[in-house]
Amino acid sequence: MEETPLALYMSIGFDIITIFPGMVSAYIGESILKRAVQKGLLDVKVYNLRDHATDKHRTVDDYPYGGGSGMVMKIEPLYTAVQAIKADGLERLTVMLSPQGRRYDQAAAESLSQEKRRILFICGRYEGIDERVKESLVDDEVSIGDYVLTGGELGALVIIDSVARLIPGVLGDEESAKEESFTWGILDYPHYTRPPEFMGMRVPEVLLSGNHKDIADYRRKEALRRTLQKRPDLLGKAALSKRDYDILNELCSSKTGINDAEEEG
Ligand code: 9D3
Repeated sequence: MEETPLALYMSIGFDIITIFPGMVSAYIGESILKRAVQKGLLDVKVYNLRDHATDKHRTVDDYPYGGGSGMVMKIEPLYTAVQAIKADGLERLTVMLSPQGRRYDQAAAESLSQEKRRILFICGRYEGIDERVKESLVDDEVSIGDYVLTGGELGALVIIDSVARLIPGVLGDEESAKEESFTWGILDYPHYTRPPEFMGMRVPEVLLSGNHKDIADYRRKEALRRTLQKRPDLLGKAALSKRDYDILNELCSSKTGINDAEEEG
């Protein structure tokens, strides 16, 4: 019997408005995302904001009302660019990258990977963007973390990268989705490859044993140990089983849990 293929293909489309289109295209074109674009799983269109400026110097910024240092991104070129992009009539979620945005995380990536609309990014530069852009054009304002960047382009790329790898077929690894839901919210276990010994440092014996149950147990315990040690804040959100809590309790009460982490035999 032939199996009926389920229509479960997902794909996702992004539009990016930026004054540095080459920066964005370069990353897409030099990464695994290029393959995803070729496979039709991912579509990325980059728009140069300056193409929507109307003066001969293609001005996109101006001095701030009220004074102060730095320049502010003007609304007119952004407004014209967004209208030009939306002229195709497709539905879009418009996201502005800014330090004032909601902090981006894996849950947000998963949510965006389910988005049916195209996602339109407005990347800021300079000290900021005219506040009326947010009022008139933006659905969502996103920051990628608590550090200061020079603009929104890296934010857009971070989001595209993290969302694209959740689209089935982008990584070309069927097992990875299952594994990822199992390990959601905790740190990785330690990885090893050949040789079995390098300058006296040996690969843990269990990994050479061929016993898949023991290997799975060892890896889960090491992943939990590292999370407890380095990122205990993650444990609140992580997808943990009853058995995981037993392991964590054991790690908490035994010295090997925290102090002798890397030394245990
Ligand atoms: C003195 C106030 N600064 C805010 C911390 C001004 C300012 C700095 C950097 C205004 C804009 C920027 C450019 N940053 C982004 O466009 C940006 C960003 C970031 O800086 N950190 C984390 N996520 C993002 S998303 C866009």
